[in-house]
Amino acid sequence: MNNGGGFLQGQIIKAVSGFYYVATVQGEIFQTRGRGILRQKKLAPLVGDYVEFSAANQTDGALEEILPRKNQMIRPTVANVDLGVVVMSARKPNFSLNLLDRFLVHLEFFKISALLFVTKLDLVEDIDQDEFLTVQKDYQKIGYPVILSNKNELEKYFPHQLTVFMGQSGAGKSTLLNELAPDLTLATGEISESLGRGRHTTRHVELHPLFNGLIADTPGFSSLDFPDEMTPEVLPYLFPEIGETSAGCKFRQCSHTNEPGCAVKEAVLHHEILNSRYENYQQFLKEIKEKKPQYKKGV
Ligand SMILES: Nc1nc2c(ncn2[C@@H]2O[C@H](COP(=O)(O)OP(=O)(O)OP(=O)(O)O)[C@@H](O)[C@H]2O)c(=O)[nH]1
Ligand SMILES: [Mg+2]
Ligand SMILES: [Zn+2]
Repeated sequence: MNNGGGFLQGQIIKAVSGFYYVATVQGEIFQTRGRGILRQKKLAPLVGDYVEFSAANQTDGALEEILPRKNQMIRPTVANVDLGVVVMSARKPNFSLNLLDRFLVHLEFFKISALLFVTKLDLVEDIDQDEFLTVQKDYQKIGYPVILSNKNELEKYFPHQLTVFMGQSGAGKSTLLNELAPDLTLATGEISESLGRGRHTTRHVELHPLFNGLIADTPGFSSLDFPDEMTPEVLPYLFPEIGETSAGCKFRQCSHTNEPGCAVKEAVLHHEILNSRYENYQQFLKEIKEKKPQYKKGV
Protein backbone atom coordinates (compact mmCIF):
# COMPACT_ATOMS: atom_id res chain seq x y z
CA MET A 1 0.00 0.00 0.00
CA ASN A 2 1.35 3.41 -0.92
CA ASN A 3 0.81 6.11 1.69
CA GLY A 4 1.45 9.05 -0.62
CA GLY A 5 4.89 9.76 0.83
CA GLY A 6 6.54 7.47 -1.67
CA PHE A 7 7.03 4.59 0.75
CA LEU A 8 5.27 1.24 0.79
CA GLN A 9 3.66 -0.11 3.94
CA GLY A 10 3.38 -3.58 5.38
CA GLN A 11 4.00 -5.85 8.36
CA ILE A 12 7.16 -7.82 9.12
CA ILE A 13 6.24 -11.50 9.08
CA LYS A 14 9.70 -13.02 9.39
CA ALA A 15 13.23 -11.91 10.28
CA VAL A 16 16.13 -14.15 9.30
CA SER A 17 19.87 -13.40 8.91
CA GLY A 18 19.46 -9.64 8.64
CA PHE A 19 16.56 -9.81 6.19
CA TYR A 20 13.08 -8.66 7.09
CA TYR A 21 10.21 -10.12 5.10
CA VAL A 22 7.38 -7.62 4.82
CA ALA A 23 3.83 -8.52 3.75
CA THR A 24 1.60 -5.86 2.25
CA VAL A 25 -2.20 -5.85 2.58
CA GLN A 26 -2.32 -7.06 -1.02
CA GLY A 27 -0.48 -10.17 0.15
CA GLU A 28 2.80 -9.46 -1.63
CA ILE A 29 5.98 -10.25 0.28
CA PHE A 30 9.09 -8.08 0.02
CA GLN A 31 12.56 -9.01 1.21
CA THR A 32 14.10 -5.96 2.87
CA ARG A 33 17.09 -4.96 4.95
CA GLY A 34 17.18 -2.66 7.98
CA ARG A 35 18.76 0.63 7.04
CA GLY A 36 21.43 2.61 8.90
CA ILE A 37 18.76 4.98 10.07
CA LEU A 38 17.13 2.17 12.05
CA ARG A 39 20.41 1.14 13.64
CA GLN A 40 21.17 4.74 14.62
CA LYS A 41 17.86 5.00 16.42
CA LYS A 42 18.72 1.74 18.22
CA LEU A 43 15.36 0.41 17.18
CA ALA A 44 15.49 -3.23 16.28
CA PRO A 45 12.70 -4.12 13.87
CA LEU A 46 10.56 -6.97 15.21
CA VAL A 47 8.32 -9.53 13.63
CA GLY A 48 4.82 -8.06 13.88
CA ASP A 49 6.03 -4.48 13.31
CA TYR A 50 4.14 -2.32 10.88
CA VAL A 51 6.75 -0.61 8.72
CA GLU A 52 7.30 1.78 5.84
CA PHE A 53 9.79 0.59 3.27
CA SER A 54 11.14 1.34 -0.17
CA ALA A 55 11.64 -1.33 -2.81
CA ALA A 56 12.43 -1.34 -6.51
CA ASN A 57 11.59 -5.04 -6.59
CA GLN A 58 10.49 -7.83 -4.23
CA THR A 59 13.96 -8.96 -3.20
CA ASP A 60 15.83 -5.72 -2.66
CA GLY A 61 13.91 -3.46 -0.28
CA ALA A 62 14.95 -1.21 2.60
CA LEU A 63 13.12 -0.49 5.83
CA GLU A 64 12.56 3.23 6.31
CA GLU A 65 10.39 3.57 9.40
CA ILE A 66 8.87 1.46 12.17
CA LEU A 67 5.33 2.56 12.96
CA PRO A 68 4.28 2.86 16.62
CA ARG A 69 3.84 -0.47 18.44
CA LYS A 70 0.79 -1.47 20.41
CA ASN A 71 2.96 -3.76 22.52
CA GLN A 72 6.18 -5.69 22.36
CA MET A 73 6.75 -9.12 23.82
CA ILE A 74 10.14 -10.48 24.75
CA ARG A 75 10.51 -14.25 24.74
CA PRO A 76 9.36 -14.57 22.02
CA THR A 77 10.10 -11.16 20.55
CA VAL A 78 7.00 -10.17 18.62
CA ALA A 79 5.29 -6.78 18.31
CA ASN A 80 1.59 -5.94 18.15
CA VAL A 81 0.34 -9.20 19.66
CA ASP A 82 -3.37 -9.60 20.46
CA LEU A 83 -3.58 -13.15 21.82
CA GLY A 84 -1.05 -15.48 23.41
CA VAL A 85 -1.86 -19.17 23.16
CA VAL A 86 0.14 -20.92 25.86
CA VAL A 87 0.75 -24.38 24.45
CA MET A 88 1.57 -26.86 27.20
CA SER A 89 1.97 -30.59 26.98
CA ALA A 90 0.32 -32.84 29.54
CA ARG A 91 3.30 -35.21 29.30
CA LYS A 92 6.69 -35.13 27.58
CA PRO A 93 7.48 -32.62 28.94
CA ASN A 94 5.29 -32.93 32.03
CA PHE A 95 2.62 -30.31 32.70
CA SER A 96 3.74 -27.61 35.14
CA LEU A 97 1.44 -25.12 36.87
CA ASN A 98 4.50 -23.07 37.74
CA LEU A 99 5.49 -22.67 34.11
CA LEU A 100 1.88 -21.98 33.15
CA ASP A 101 1.64 -19.16 35.71
CA ARG A 102 4.94 -17.77 34.44
CA PHE A 103 3.55 -17.51 30.92
CA LEU A 104 0.28 -16.01 32.15
CA VAL A 105 2.09 -13.39 34.24
CA HIS A 106 4.13 -12.39 31.18
CA LEU A 107 1.04 -12.04 29.02
CA GLU A 108 -0.74 -10.00 31.70
CA PHE A 109 2.33 -7.76 31.95
CA PHE A 110 2.28 -7.07 28.20
CA LYS A 111 -1.52 -6.65 28.29
CA ILE A 112 -2.06 -9.54 25.89
CA SER A 113 -5.11 -11.84 26.18
CA ALA A 114 -4.17 -15.38 27.18
CA LEU A 115 -5.51 -18.83 26.38
CA LEU A 116 -4.23 -22.24 27.50
CA PHE A 117 -4.08 -25.13 25.06
CA VAL A 118 -3.09 -28.52 26.50
CA THR A 119 -1.47 -31.01 24.10
CA LYS A 120 -0.58 -34.71 24.37
CA LEU A 121 -3.53 -35.76 26.54
CA ASP A 122 -3.30 -39.04 24.60
CA LEU A 123 -0.20 -39.76 26.72
CA VAL A 124 -2.12 -39.39 29.99
CA GLU A 125 -3.45 -42.49 31.77
CA ASP A 126 -7.24 -42.55 32.16
CA ILE A 127 -6.93 -42.32 35.90
CA ASP A 128 -5.03 -39.01 35.63
CA GLN A 129 -7.25 -37.29 33.04
CA ASP A 130 -9.31 -35.60 35.78
CA GLU A 131 -6.29 -33.54 36.76
CA PHE A 132 -6.65 -31.62 33.50
CA LEU A 133 -10.39 -31.11 33.89
CA THR A 134 -9.56 -29.52 37.25
CA VAL A 135 -6.95 -27.24 35.63
CA GLN A 136 -9.56 -26.28 33.04
CA LYS A 137 -12.20 -25.46 35.64
CA ASP A 138 -9.78 -23.56 37.90
CA TYR A 139 -8.23 -21.39 35.20
CA GLN A 140 -11.50 -20.69 33.41
CA LYS A 141 -12.78 -19.40 36.74
CA ILE A 142 -9.86 -16.94 36.84
CA GLY A 143 -10.83 -15.83 33.31
CA TYR A 144 -8.53 -17.78 30.98
CA PRO A 145 -10.10 -19.97 28.29
CA VAL A 146 -8.67 -23.51 28.51
CA ILE A 147 -8.82 -25.95 25.60
CA LEU A 148 -8.01 -29.60 26.22
CA SER A 149 -6.47 -30.79 22.94
CA ASN A 150 -9.51 -29.97 20.77
CA LYS A 151 -8.06 -27.86 17.97
CA ASN A 152 -11.49 -27.08 16.49
CA GLU A 153 -12.22 -24.94 19.51
CA LEU A 154 -9.21 -22.75 18.69
CA GLU A 155 -10.22 -21.51 15.27
CA LYS A 156 -12.80 -19.02 16.45
CA TYR A 157 -10.11 -17.01 18.22
CA PHE A 158 -7.98 -16.34 15.12
CA PRO A 159 -9.85 -13.88 12.86
CA HIS A 160 -8.69 -10.26 12.74
CA GLN A 161 -5.88 -10.57 15.24
CA LEU A 162 -2.27 -11.58 15.74
CA THR A 163 -2.03 -14.79 17.75
CA VAL A 164 1.25 -16.08 19.13
CA PHE A 165 1.82 -19.73 20.01
CA MET A 166 4.23 -19.86 22.92
CA GLY A 167 5.51 -22.61 25.15
CA GLN A 168 8.35 -24.91 26.06
CA SER A 169 10.40 -26.63 23.40
CA GLY A 170 8.66 -29.89 22.53
CA ALA A 171 5.23 -28.79 23.81
CA GLY A 172 3.81 -29.32 20.32
CA LYS A 173 3.37 -25.78 18.95
CA SER A 174 4.46 -26.56 15.41
CA THR A 175 2.56 -29.87 15.41
CA LEU A 176 -0.62 -28.04 16.42
CA LEU A 177 -0.13 -25.43 13.68
CA ASN A 178 0.41 -28.18 11.10
CA GLU A 179 -2.83 -29.84 12.20
CA LEU A 180 -4.69 -26.55 11.87
CA ALA A 181 -3.14 -25.78 8.49
CA PRO A 182 -1.63 -28.88 6.85
CA ASP A 183 -0.19 -26.80 3.98
CA LEU A 184 2.35 -25.26 6.33
CA THR A 185 4.43 -28.44 6.77
CA LEU A 186 6.44 -26.94 9.62
CA ALA A 187 9.34 -28.97 10.95
CA THR A 188 8.65 -30.76 14.23
CA GLY A 189 11.13 -32.51 16.50
CA GLU A 190 11.38 -35.56 18.69
CA ILE A 191 11.61 -35.19 22.45
CA SER A 192 15.01 -35.96 23.90
CA GLU A 193 14.43 -38.99 26.15
CA SER A 194 17.36 -38.13 28.40
CA LEU A 195 16.38 -34.48 28.95
CA GLY A 196 12.62 -35.02 28.75
CA ARG A 197 12.16 -31.94 26.59
CA GLY A 198 12.28 -30.75 23.01
CA ARG A 199 15.30 -30.01 20.84
CA HIS A 200 14.49 -26.44 19.82
CA THR A 201 13.29 -27.43 16.39
CA THR A 202 11.71 -24.08 15.47
CA ARG A 203 14.49 -21.52 15.12
CA HIS A 204 12.71 -18.26 14.32
CA VAL A 205 9.40 -16.49 14.76
CA GLU A 206 7.21 -16.48 11.68
CA LEU A 207 3.72 -15.11 11.11
CA HIS A 208 1.38 -17.21 9.00
CA PRO A 209 -1.73 -15.68 7.40
CA LEU A 210 -4.41 -18.17 8.46
CA PHE A 211 -8.10 -18.15 9.36
CA ASN A 212 -8.43 -14.46 8.51
CA GLY A 213 -5.74 -13.53 10.99
CA LEU A 214 -2.04 -14.01 11.61
CA ILE A 215 -0.62 -16.87 13.68
CA ALA A 216 2.97 -16.99 14.89
CA ASP A 217 4.91 -20.15 15.52
CA THR A 218 7.81 -19.41 17.85
CA PRO A 219 10.88 -21.22 19.14
CA GLY A 220 10.45 -22.88 22.53
CA PHE A 221 12.97 -22.33 25.30
CA SER A 222 14.05 -23.85 28.56
CA SER A 223 13.80 -20.94 31.00
CA LEU A 224 11.63 -17.87 31.26
CA ASP A 225 12.99 -14.88 33.21
CA PHE A 226 10.93 -11.90 34.26
CA PRO A 227 11.51 -8.56 32.53
CA ASP A 228 13.27 -5.87 34.63
CA GLU A 229 10.20 -3.65 34.54
CA MET A 230 8.16 -6.30 36.35
CA THR A 231 8.43 -4.96 39.90
CA PRO A 232 7.22 -6.47 43.22
CA GLU A 233 4.49 -3.79 43.26
CA VAL A 234 2.95 -4.76 39.93
CA LEU A 235 3.24 -8.53 40.42
CA PRO A 236 -0.02 -8.99 42.43
CA TYR A 237 -1.97 -7.41 39.57
CA LEU A 238 -0.51 -9.90 37.10
CA PHE A 239 -2.48 -12.58 38.97
CA PRO A 240 -5.94 -11.09 38.25
CA GLU A 241 -7.70 -12.81 41.19
CA ILE A 242 -4.97 -11.68 43.62
CA GLY A 243 -5.07 -8.12 42.28
CA GLU A 244 -8.84 -7.96 42.71
CA THR A 245 -8.83 -9.45 46.20
CA SER A 246 -6.07 -7.07 47.34
CA ALA A 247 -8.61 -4.23 47.49
CA GLY A 248 -9.71 -5.76 50.81
CA CYS A 249 -6.25 -5.82 52.42
CA LYS A 250 -5.71 -3.66 55.53
CA PHE A 251 -2.56 -2.04 54.11
CA ARG A 252 -2.55 -0.45 50.70
CA GLN A 253 1.02 -1.56 50.03
CA CYS A 254 0.31 -5.12 51.23
CA SER A 255 2.68 -7.64 49.61
CA HIS A 256 0.33 -10.47 50.71
CA THR A 257 3.12 -12.29 52.51
CA ASN A 258 3.44 -11.41 56.22
CA GLU A 259 1.13 -8.45 56.76
CA PRO A 260 -1.85 -8.68 59.14
CA GLY A 261 -5.33 -8.15 57.72
CA CYS A 262 -4.38 -9.56 54.31
CA ALA A 263 -7.49 -10.36 52.27
CA VAL A 264 -5.45 -12.43 49.83
CA LYS A 265 -4.15 -14.83 52.48
CA GLU A 266 -7.68 -15.04 53.85
CA ALA A 267 -9.00 -15.97 50.39
CA VAL A 268 -6.33 -18.67 50.04
CA LEU A 269 -7.38 -20.09 53.40
CA HIS A 270 -10.98 -20.26 52.19
CA HIS A 271 -9.95 -21.85 48.88
CA GLU A 272 -11.22 -18.86 46.91
CA ILE A 273 -7.71 -18.40 45.53
CA LEU A 274 -5.81 -21.52 44.45
CA ASN A 275 -3.00 -22.54 46.73
CA SER A 276 -0.73 -23.19 43.77
CA ARG A 277 -1.36 -19.69 42.36
CA TYR A 278 -0.52 -18.13 45.72
CA GLU A 279 2.61 -20.25 46.06
CA ASN A 280 3.74 -19.28 42.58
CA TYR A 281 3.04 -15.63 43.38
CA GLN A 282 5.31 -15.91 46.43
CA GLN A 283 8.01 -17.66 44.45
CA PHE A 284 7.94 -15.10 41.61
CA LEU A 285 8.02 -12.25 44.15
CA LYS A 286 11.13 -13.73 45.73
CA GLU A 287 12.74 -14.21 42.34
CA ILE A 288 12.01 -10.63 41.29
CA LYS A 289 13.39 -9.24 44.55
CA GLU A 290 16.54 -11.33 44.35
CA LYS A 291 17.14 -10.27 40.79
CA LYS A 292 18.27 -6.76 41.67
CA PRO A 293 20.65 -6.89 44.65
CA GLN A 294 22.50 -3.72 43.56
CA TYR A 295 19.22 -1.85 43.32
CA LYS A 296 18.11 -2.90 46.81
CA LYS A 297 21.39 -1.85 48.44
CA GLY A 298 20.58 1.84 48.30
CA VAL A 299 17.23 1.46 50.06
N1 LIG B 1 1.65 -38.15 21.57
C1 LIG B 1 1.61 -36.88 21.14
N2 LIG B 1 2.73 -36.32 20.65
C2 LIG B 1 2.67 -35.04 20.22
C3 LIG B 1 1.48 -34.27 20.26
N3 LIG B 1 1.76 -33.02 19.79
C4 LIG B 1 3.06 -33.02 19.46
N4 LIG B 1 3.64 -34.23 19.71
C5 LIG B 1 5.04 -34.62 19.50
O1 LIG B 1 5.90 -33.81 20.30
C6 LIG B 1 7.15 -33.60 19.65
C7 LIG B 1 7.50 -32.11 19.64
O2 LIG B 1 6.55 -31.41 18.85
P1 LIG B 1 6.86 -30.00 18.14
O3 LIG B 1 5.60 -29.60 17.46
O4 LIG B 1 8.10 -30.05 17.35
O5 LIG B 1 7.10 -29.07 19.43
P2 LIG B 1 7.37 -27.49 19.44
O6 LIG B 1 6.60 -26.94 20.60
O7 LIG B 1 7.12 -26.88 18.13
O8 LIG B 1 8.94 -27.44 19.82
P3 LIG B 1 10.06 -26.31 19.46
O9 LIG B 1 9.94 -25.96 18.03
O10 LIG B 1 11.37 -26.97 19.80
O11 LIG B 1 9.77 -25.16 20.37
C8 LIG B 1 7.01 -34.21 18.25
O12 LIG B 1 7.62 -35.47 18.26
C9 LIG B 1 5.49 -34.35 18.07
O13 LIG B 1 5.15 -35.40 17.23
C10 LIG B 1 0.29 -34.91 20.78
O14 LIG B 1 -0.80 -34.31 20.87
N5 LIG B 1 0.42 -36.21 21.21
MG1 LIG C 1 8.31 -25.81 16.83
ZN1 LIG D 1 -2.66 -8.56 51.23
